[in-house]
Amino acid sequence: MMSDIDNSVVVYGAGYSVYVRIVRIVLAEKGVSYELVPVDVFAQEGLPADYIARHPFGRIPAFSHGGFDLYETTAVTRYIDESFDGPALQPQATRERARMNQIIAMLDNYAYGPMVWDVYVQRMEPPEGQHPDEAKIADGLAKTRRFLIALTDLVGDRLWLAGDTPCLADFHAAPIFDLFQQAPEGAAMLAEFPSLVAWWERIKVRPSVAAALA
Ligand SMILES: N[C@@H](CCC(=O)N[C@@H](CS)C(=O)NCC(=O)O)C(=O)O
Repeated sequence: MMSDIDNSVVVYGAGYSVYVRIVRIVLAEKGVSYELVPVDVFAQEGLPADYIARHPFGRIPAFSHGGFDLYETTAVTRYIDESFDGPALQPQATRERARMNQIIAMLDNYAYGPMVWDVYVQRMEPPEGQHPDEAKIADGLAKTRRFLIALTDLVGDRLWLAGDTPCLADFHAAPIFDLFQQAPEGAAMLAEFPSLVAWWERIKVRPSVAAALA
């Protein structure tokens, strides 16, 4: 018998987006199947007219589960973890959980802009017809160094960023590190942080991560 309960999961966004990738990795880790509805936030013609109703700030991704609409990646990934079966992706212990939340906030506030926009985009995909902005790259690298020092300090000798198993912080970080290390000076800077290189080598081969970054 057909059920009329709507349990469909939909992600709105583009495969190239760091934040869309984070959500796709988390869905794969939980074993949730979903539909990806293409929304190209950087399209010349702009966003589809109806997308602003889904995301008033015009960013990707947006998310929907059984008619429940949500945006902001950290809200989405926590919702996915708490709504679906599969391995828990948030530590139980209060202090590890706080560390996870701290690292995700650091990634959003101090790493995404410098590592992705200032270093990766400027070096690898500068705006059409323009040379890379070397001052922006240098500034991005300086900010990234501060972030990597702080992250190394927090992670210590753990295998994963906030505990003994991978959690939402690891999956939030992976797409950001992936782009950063594609820039030659990004790879060179990462090499100065051997514990993070070891983490990157571990995380990048997880099937969920490899598929989202492909
Ligand atoms: N705070 C948002 C950030 C999402 C975000 O910045 N997405 C990028 C793509 S990776 C975007 O839509 N950029 C378009 C723009 O900045 O206009 C979240 O957590 O979902």
